[in-house]
Amino acid sequence: MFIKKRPSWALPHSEVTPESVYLNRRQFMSGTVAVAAGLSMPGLLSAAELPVPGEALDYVAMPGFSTDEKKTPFEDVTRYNNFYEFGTGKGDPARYADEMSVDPWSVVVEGECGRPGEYALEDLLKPHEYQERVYRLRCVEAWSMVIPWIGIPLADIIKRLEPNSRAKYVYFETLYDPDQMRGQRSLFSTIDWPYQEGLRMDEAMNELSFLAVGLYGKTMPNQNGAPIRLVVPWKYGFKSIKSIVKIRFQEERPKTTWEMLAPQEYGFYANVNPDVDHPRWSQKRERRLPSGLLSPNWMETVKFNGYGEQVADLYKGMDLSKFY
Ligand SMILES: Nc1nc2c(c(=O)[nH]1)N[C@H]1C(S)=C(S)[C@@H](COP(=O)(O)O)O[C@H]1N2
Ligand SMILES: [Mo]
Repeated sequence: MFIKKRPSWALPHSEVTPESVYLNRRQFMSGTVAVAAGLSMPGLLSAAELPVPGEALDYVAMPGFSTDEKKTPFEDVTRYNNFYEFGTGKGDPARYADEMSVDPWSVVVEGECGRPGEYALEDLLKPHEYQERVYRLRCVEAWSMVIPWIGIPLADIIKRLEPNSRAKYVYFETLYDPDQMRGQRSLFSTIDWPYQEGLRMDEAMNELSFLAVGLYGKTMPNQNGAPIRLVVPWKYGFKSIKSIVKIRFQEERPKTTWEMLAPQEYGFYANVNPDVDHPRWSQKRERRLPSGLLSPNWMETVKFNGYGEQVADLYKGMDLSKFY
């Protein structure tokens, strides 16, 4: 019999991980990272630097919400990331995201709703059962993965927060903490932190929208957006904002990070669409990871990333080349 250690929010009851145990694990991990950073070339981690898996979570599998395509291996899911708060290289998040502390964590809820306030993450999650959903993730850069997420339907959490009739959009914000996020300290960064995203209310309430707290059966690795991140599988990956600290219900459409940076390249909707090319590259195909020089694993990109049956109705009558 062994004892599983979990972050406080991952526990079904009010048992809490002793701080000393937690700190030791952190010290161990940051030690590993520091040694590795001194030796390796920019780029991906070597096998010796494999990310430490998280703690096991209880969940129910949701085959009706899952693809049976081959899953992208854990190593690729956790070593090839976009999380600019930790650098722009694909290997930077795996190398540096453990400089961020994710326990305790709280989420501020504000705006047009009946239950505003600052919630400890465990209180936001407690009443809900975790599900596993295997979704495709299609990055706007034309690569994709298949990831088994653990989490809660976004709609279930939103309902508890009681949005009112003026709530037309939901806004999300990532942690801003340059002390812990080296990309936010970078003089080269063009992003106006914090990272911000948003959904129309009906998109947020769609059955596919998911708040993930883990992957591959374990708590979320920091580089994938611990301790809680959005997953909207029919949209380009940049909509799936990581490490969320704020949820706001509002009447106005929020400005989002990539839209603010390059509005002609990245729109608010960002629905996966092979018929609307990025100004600098085609969106007709994607590289399904793992992908190498000899087997790049190109495949056709499908409209709404293959989730049209669930979401096409949301955009009836809209010109998707205009609302990209
Ligand atoms: N806060 C924050 N969220 C983010 C990003 C980011 O840089 N910062 N990158 C986005 C992009 S471009 C993608 S493709 C996905 C990647 O998620 P993954 O690393 O878990 O595969 O996260 C998205 N969420
Ligand atoms: Mo992306």
